[in-house]
Amino acid sequence: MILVTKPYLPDIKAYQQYVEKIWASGWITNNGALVQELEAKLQDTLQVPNCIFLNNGTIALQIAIQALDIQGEIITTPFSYVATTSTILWEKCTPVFADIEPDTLCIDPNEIEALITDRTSAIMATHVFGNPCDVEALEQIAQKHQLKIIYDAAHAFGVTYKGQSILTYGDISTLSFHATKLFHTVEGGAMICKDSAVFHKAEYMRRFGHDGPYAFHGVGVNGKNSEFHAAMGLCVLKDYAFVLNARRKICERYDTQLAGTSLQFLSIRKDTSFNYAYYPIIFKDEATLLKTMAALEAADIFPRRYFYPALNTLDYLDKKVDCPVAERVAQCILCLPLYVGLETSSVDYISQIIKDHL
Ligand code: T4K
Repeated sequence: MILVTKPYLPDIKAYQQYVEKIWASGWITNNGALVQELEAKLQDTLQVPNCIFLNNGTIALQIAIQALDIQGEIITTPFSYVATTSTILWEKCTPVFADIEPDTLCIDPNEIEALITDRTSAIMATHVFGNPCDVEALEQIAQKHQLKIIYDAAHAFGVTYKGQSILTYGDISTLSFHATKLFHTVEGGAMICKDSAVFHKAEYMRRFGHDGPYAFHGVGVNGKNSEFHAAMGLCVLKDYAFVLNARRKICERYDTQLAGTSLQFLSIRKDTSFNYAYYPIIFKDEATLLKTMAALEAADIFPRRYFYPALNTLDYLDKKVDCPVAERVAQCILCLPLYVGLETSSVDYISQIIKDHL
């Protein structure tokens, strides 16, 4: 069976060495030594300031909304994982959907200004599949209308744009370190804060607002992660160059095998150093996607419809708006299997089944 992804598992001995350290110290969570080591190493590797390691990427979005005091309407993308919309609702804000660019699949800055009202306080945009948003255009709009920007960078680990980490754009960028991500800590996430005052506020929020055992610095939540998760992160981080290279080779093989077909591929923004987080293909229509997917599943190959449905069509939303580009993409897109260890022969086999059904 070939699934859309398979978590990367580092050398078990390397992990065991960390486990022995944890046993020796007796300290297993609450800002332990390995959590601090991982945060320092992430800042160094990614060349970012103010990194807070958290227990998942969803809580990172929730804390980001709270730390920036965002209320009212948030202009957001209809094409992302459901957490991008559900966190806005969870925080009692209103998502307002701006359609996406048909080639990069990121929010279209040209669609945003017409949606701004006196209740708009922020833009929450996803660097979808690791492809950077048009950060310069978004920055200009945000400055003009005094809006905050949160980037859901769940897929954008290690991506640079114009030579700089994509995570340094906006007020806050959030990451997911879920097992299915190219860098992971089993469960986990992080936030990168541009401003150090916001960083300190968010850091208190991660630990119930505790300021020592008996004092509290504002309302907080439990966003902490453990020494065991940090240990996994330290092991995976050490192998990151290997992971990236293996994924790059698989993507390049798909590129070669699927070249010249009617499929649309993700158009990576110029000046980007990409991370090969996903391999999406867009079919000319949903019927062709469904037919191809059935053929793949019959061969025990399970790609996934990331992301379906378009988030503006979620049935629990109060107000329905049309986002024709996102809705068409959501109906026609399929993410192909991509993980360290996927054989070249499997990539060729998957590609052949797809070509046979176009
Ligand atoms: N923002 C964005 C843009 C995101 O994509 C996400 C998460 C978030 C925010 C929120 O971050 P977190 O709170 O999750 O940190 C998966 C992941 O659970 C989710 O983290 C991810 N995005 C989303 C895109 O994909 P599912 O429902 O597809 O997961 P699941 O369990 O179906 O697994 C996918 C495939 O991986 C399956 O074929 C099975 C395989 N798998 C999975 C696990 C967990 C394994 O082989 N082993 C495993 O241990 O959501």
